[in-house]
Amino acid sequence: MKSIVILISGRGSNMEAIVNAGIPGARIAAVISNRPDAKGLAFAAARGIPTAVVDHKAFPSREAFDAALAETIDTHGAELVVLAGFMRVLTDAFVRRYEGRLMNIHPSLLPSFPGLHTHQRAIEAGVRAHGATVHFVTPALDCGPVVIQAVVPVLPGDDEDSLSARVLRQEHRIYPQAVRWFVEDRLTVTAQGQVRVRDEAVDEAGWTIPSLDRVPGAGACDSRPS
Ligand code: NHR
Ligand code: GAR
Repeated sequence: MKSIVILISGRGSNMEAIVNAGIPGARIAAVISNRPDAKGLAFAAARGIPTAVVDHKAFPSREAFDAALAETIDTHGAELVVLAGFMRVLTDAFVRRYEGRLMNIHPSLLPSFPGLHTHQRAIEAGVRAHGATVHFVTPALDCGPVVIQAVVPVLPGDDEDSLSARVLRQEHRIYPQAVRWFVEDRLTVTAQGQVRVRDEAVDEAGWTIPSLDRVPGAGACDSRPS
């Protein structure tokens, strides 16, 4: 079993998607919020997941907040730390402590639109494609190795609400997938900072082909050539 700690700041729908995915070999050890009023805390508590609040407003500096956050995370023995709508920039020291086991989902096709207000900025830029990116976190904001991305169209008449909703549906699909790969020990980061997914096949159009032994339902009706 791998223990996962999920950090949230608000609604927590990505956290919900990861919990609901029921990833084999994964145990959600805790959900931690920097905001006491985060809606996601109630969902976690209702599922019997330990919750904690480390309120950034109670600390004099980012360093002090991050130290308290790390202490709380380590109480739960996290092997993977997942940022799911977590809204505080983390210090270099914090990021280094969890290097290679700290993931974030960012609501844009990185390296486009790092930072905040990504959907509004995408609309204003007039881009036709937008999306979300799961990446390993490095000290440089929104610059870490990309694990998986999802693309959505930007449609005429889109506003921030319609576009963010379209992206969010994809976030709920790709974040559990990325966590699953991590838990299965299938992710490596090359010296060039590129993520490789072990046993992943990709066709000429760039679509991922699940490796045969992971096709859902293969079994009793398995029609693979023997
Ligand atoms: N920390 C590091 N070092 N590196 C990353 O890549 C990080 C990170 C912390 C959070 C998530 C990120 C996102 O996906 C993330 C990636 C918050 C801000 C921000 O400016 C920017 C990027 C992200 C998260 N936060 C303000 C701050 O002063 C507060 C904003 C608020 O509270 O609403 O920390 O977008
Ligand atoms: C998600 O769209 C996530 O990508 C984004 O905030 C939303 C959180 O929703 N993250 C950031 O903007 C990080 N700065 P959720 O709380 O329902 O998962």
